[in-house]
Amino acid sequence: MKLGWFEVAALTAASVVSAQDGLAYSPPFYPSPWAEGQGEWAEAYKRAVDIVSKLTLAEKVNITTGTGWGLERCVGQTGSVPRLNIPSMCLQDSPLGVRFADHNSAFPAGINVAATWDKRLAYLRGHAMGEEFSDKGIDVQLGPSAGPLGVHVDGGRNWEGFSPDPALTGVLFAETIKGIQDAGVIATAKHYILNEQEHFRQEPEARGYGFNVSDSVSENIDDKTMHELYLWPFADAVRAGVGAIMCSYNQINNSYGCENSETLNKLLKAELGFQGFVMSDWSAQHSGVGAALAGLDMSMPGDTAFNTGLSFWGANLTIGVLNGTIPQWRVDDMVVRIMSAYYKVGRDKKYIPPNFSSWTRDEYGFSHHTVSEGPYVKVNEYVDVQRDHADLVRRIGAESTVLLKNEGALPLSRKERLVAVLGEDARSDPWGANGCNDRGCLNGTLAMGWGSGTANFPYLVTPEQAIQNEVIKGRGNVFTNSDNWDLTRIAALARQASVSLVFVNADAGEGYISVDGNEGDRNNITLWKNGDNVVKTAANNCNNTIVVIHSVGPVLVSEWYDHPNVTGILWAGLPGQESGNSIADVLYGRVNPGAKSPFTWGKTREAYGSPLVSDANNGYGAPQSDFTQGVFIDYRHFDKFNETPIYEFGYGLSYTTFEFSDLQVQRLNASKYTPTTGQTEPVKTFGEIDYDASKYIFPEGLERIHEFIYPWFNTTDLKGSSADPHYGWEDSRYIPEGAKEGSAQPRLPASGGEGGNPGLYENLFRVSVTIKNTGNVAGDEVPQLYVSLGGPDEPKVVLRKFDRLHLAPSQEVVWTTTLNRRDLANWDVAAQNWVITPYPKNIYVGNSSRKLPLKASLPKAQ
Ligand SMILES: *[C@@H]1O[C@H](CO)[C@@H](O)[C@H](O)[C@H]1NC(C)=O
Ligand SMILES: *[C@@H]1O[C@H](CO)[C@@H](O)[C@H](O)[C@H]1NC(C)=O
Ligand SMILES: *[C@@H]1O[C@H](CO)[C@@H](O)[C@H](O)[C@H]1NC(C)=O
Ligand SMILES: *[C@@H]1O[C@H](CO)[C@@H](O)[C@H](O)[C@H]1NC(C)=O
Ligand SMILES: *[C@@H]1O[C@H](CO)[C@@H](O)[C@H](O)[C@H]1NC(C)=O
Ligand SMILES: *[C@@H]1O[C@H](CO)[C@@H](O)[C@H](O)[C@H]1NC(C)=O
Ligand SMILES: *[C@@H]1O[C@H](CO)[C@@H](O)[C@H](O)[C@H]1NC(C)=O
Ligand SMILES: *[C@@H]1O[C@H](CO)[C@@H](O)[C@H](O)[C@H]1NC(C)=O
Ligand SMILES: *[C@@H]1O[C@H](CO)[C@@H](O)[C@H](O)[C@H]1NC(C)=O
Ligand SMILES: *[C@@H]1O[C@H](CO)[C@@H](O)[C@H](O)[C@H]1NC(C)=O
Ligand SMILES: CC(=O)N[C@H]1CO[C@H](CO)[C@@H](O)[C@@H]1O
Repeated sequence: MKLGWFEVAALTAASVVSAQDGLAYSPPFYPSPWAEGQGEWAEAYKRAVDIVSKLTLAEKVNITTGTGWGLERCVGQTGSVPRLNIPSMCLQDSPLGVRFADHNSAFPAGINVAATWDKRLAYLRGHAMGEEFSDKGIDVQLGPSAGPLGVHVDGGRNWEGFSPDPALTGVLFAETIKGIQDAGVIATAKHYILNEQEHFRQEPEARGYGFNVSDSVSENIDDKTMHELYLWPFADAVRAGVGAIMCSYNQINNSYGCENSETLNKLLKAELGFQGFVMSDWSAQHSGVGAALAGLDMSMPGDTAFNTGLSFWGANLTIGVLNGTIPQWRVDDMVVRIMSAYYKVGRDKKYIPPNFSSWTRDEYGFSHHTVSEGPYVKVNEYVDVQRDHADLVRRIGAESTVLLKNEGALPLSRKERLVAVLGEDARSDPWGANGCNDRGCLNGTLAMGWGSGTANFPYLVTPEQAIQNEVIKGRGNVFTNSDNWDLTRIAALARQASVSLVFVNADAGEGYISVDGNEGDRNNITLWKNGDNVVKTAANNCNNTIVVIHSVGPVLVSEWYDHPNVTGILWAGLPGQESGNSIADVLYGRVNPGAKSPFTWGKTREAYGSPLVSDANNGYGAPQSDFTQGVFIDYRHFDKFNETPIYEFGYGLSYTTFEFSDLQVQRLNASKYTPTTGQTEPVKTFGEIDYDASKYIFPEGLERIHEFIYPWFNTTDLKGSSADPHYGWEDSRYIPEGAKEGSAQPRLPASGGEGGNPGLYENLFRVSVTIKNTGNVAGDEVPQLYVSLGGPDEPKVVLRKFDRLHLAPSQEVVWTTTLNRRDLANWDVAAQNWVITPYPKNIYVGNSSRKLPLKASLPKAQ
């Protein structure tokens, strides 16, 4: 039987379909947990309850549903409540700066933040972004990202997030969130969850690429891997108080991310205690009733597909409540969650209407852009929101540059006789830095991937420009050849040069744009644009060849990394607008590199395992991606299969050297871990709902904007007004058991606070180690603490703690850190809780995942 979207959605919610055809399935978890206003949410929750109690059903629905794609200025805007002065909320991309705007900063990408291993910089960047979003009149920033985490090394959007290591990602994700929200903007932790590849993420997009599939890819995962890897950073986000979570396009165990009761109701809301709201990714919603009951709180951008003028919610949500399918309390809970987040970050005190338009850079335009309706008004005020953020962008760019090889070549001195700057990646884009929409092409230097995770550059300092400035200051000579296919002239120039600086790159992005045949995900992990030949040509002719890589992740360097004339290699990632200045700071020694690779550099693509699914491997049905690698991704995979990487996770050189000594472990007095028991309060409703359908007919005299999503409908004939072809089906057959239940519910053992059971975050051990700068320049070192959890099927080591320290020459510091219960536990599927297994546990400290000179065994923990 061919199932339509509704049937699949409803059936999966009731979990009957997949067991029967042998596919992975997602177990049902109902009812959807209601917000309780725990901990830091208490005050905001109270205010939210107050206001929600005053709202009519149509007003409540308005706040849950976007007004449709391109209808107002931001990429997403909710309906407003004019009666009580609740404004339309503006939601805007991206994780690295304000998308579709001007006079904003283009920050380094998440992957560069990961390479800094610096909590402070993660916070400062988050805060700086938050200030810019706030000043543009944006209420919700659609970032940061920890999904994809990076199981597939070639996954197109890995660079938007941080690192394939969940502990590194979790800390930086949380700091970014705190920074954004301290600036008064709601942060969105996305994409929840397992949005690990671009191929098949959306059925219409896959069709566009010639695949005939009925549904999005299903990422099939076991419960242990879910907890220990992919959910981990989201637990940190919830613990950091994140206001919003965006559910993803993909399916998890054949149930869509935005209507999966196991991931939304159970893991996120019941177990992690999330008190904010879940919004759909843009067009990731596939059902109205199903999504509402499974835990979705906001429909974005509100229409069923862009510009249909129809919605799974809006009028349909009003109707769903009136016909008794969706309980009032569920809609109340959606709005309480949204308003709690709004108050929690203090948005009400900072609110200004958006002063830019996502859809045009013209000063004037229609207020409803896509349909060219409404008053013709000023839509762009060109408000400059950059402050002095360029300094921070430059600093993060430099402090995220990983020095991979240095045979005495660096730093440069400005006394070089002749500097050759080689490779297209050194120069500007002939079409301008913003020459292609959403950076969907690669001409000139790469400083950002492509897709919705981008921002317009205010300017882009190229490596050529910055290096030329340095050489001119030293009264030297500098020549550039940026034609990657002109190997003859590159050879000639390299032959004359005393140093050749070769710039190469590799790009990736989001699936709706294909660049050079890469449909978001990378087709390979080699360099683009003849990069290997440019490097080899330079190296064969110049005995001092330094390679700088701008890339979205690891690339294969096997062909030249050990060439005797390659005297230096640097990975600069995606550094943002100050790219050239950042790399010049490192090349000329103003910044001593202290970054560490946030991923492993393997010898081949195969060395990483975990191939992504690029074929329709389930016929017309949803492609199936089985996460059989479990927790063994990136370095854990290399360790398990004795694969020697070229550069390991956590690796990075400095212009100085460091020594680690004196590892001390102290057991702390911790209380016993107590699984949470008891029950929630029964659900409450807020305000009275008028069930008279005539109250929700479009107000007389309203001038309806085409394609605009309203909470109202045409006639009191609910079925006719809904125009849902399957109207009424779900009640008799598919409403999941317990979904409408509002009685007290049992609490989960691993729950109890934001981010889960508070006992998980109790510290069990204090660890200290001495680190000394043994060279003669100041520099940064990143001590890394790894744990081996023991047991037959665990990774050799897993990262748990790190810090970035600055040390003067000969300076010695004692670095102290702590290990909490979660750091030492495994997820026990049977107990549905974290447990510290009886296997012996060791800790290791050093400065990479494979350079761990210090070891200690841990005493038995509580
Ligand atoms: C997916 O199915 C596996 C295997 O049955 C199960 O362990 C896991 O909890 C399920 N996860 C979700 C999110 O449905
Ligand atoms: C819903 O939001 C729209 C757009 O902001 C607004 O025009 C309309 O009046 C709102 N409806 C209600 C019931 O407040
Ligand atoms: C796609 O596959 C379905 C189911 O096999 C089939 O009915 C339909 O004709 C196919 N469409 C195209 C465009 O090939
Ligand atoms: C209501 O939702 C159904 C799908 O569930 C859709 O087909 C219909 O067009 C929607 N109606 C309105 C008025 O948006
Ligand atoms: C820019 O990139 C696009 C697509 O990658 C390519 O077609 C075009 O020729 C390039 N333009 C220039 C001026 O290099
Ligand atoms: C890898 O992909 C890039 C970008 O499409 C392309 O330039 C390069 O030639 C490819 N490499 C190989 C070995 O096919
Ligand atoms: C290294 O560069 C020199 C030129 O400085 C060249 O003569 C030599 O052949 C190069 N070595 C290799 C292995 O290519
Ligand atoms: C590189 O070649 C130059 C001559 O082109 C020579 O002076 C220099 O010593 C060589 N350096 C090394 C490290 O071999
Ligand atoms: C509601 O009425 C409008 C205006 O007459 C019409 O365009 C629209 O199709 C109607 N909607 C439904 C679901 O019948
Ligand atoms: C109630 O309304 C919703 C939204 O239009 C619709 O999807 C559902 O089928 C209706 N259920 C009943 C029992 O009428
Ligand atoms: C239309 C609008 O609200 N514009 C605002 C844009 O932002 C500036 C600076 O914050 C405000 O002064 C404008 O009122």
